[in-house]
Amino acid sequence: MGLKAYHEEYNRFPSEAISPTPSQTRGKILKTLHPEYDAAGHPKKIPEGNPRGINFFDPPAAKNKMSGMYYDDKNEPVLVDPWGTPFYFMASPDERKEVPNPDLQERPRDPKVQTDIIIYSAGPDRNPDTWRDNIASWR
Ligand SMILES: [Ca+2]
Repeated sequence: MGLKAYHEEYNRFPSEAISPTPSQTRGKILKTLHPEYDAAGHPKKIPEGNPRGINFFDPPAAKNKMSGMYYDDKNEPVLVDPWGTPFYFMASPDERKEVPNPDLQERPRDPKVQTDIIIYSAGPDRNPDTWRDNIASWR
């Protein structure tokens, strides 16, 4: 979703990604990574966390509010999985490249995921806490 490209450009992750708990792919983070452009190709508004106004990813448009990005009733962008639920993501807060493992069943064994960024889907049951059907970037 453009977080690695963002890191390459700014040498850090957006503040929304640095959180002790997973964040959802909606609202400000999407505006930061994917600014809206006017017809002339200029950003309509320079995002606070993206002062160069770079477009870091082009999400597919959602169909029936599934598998892509759409704007909700409050005109906030939402990026959803094939079952219509926003993805969850979390970035490493420092150079150690480890992220707290959100999988409660795995946590006693592997409390940390050794990577710089994780993203996961709640799966067909749309519940992020049930891991048997969740789809995780790190395995
Ligand atoms: Ca689930």
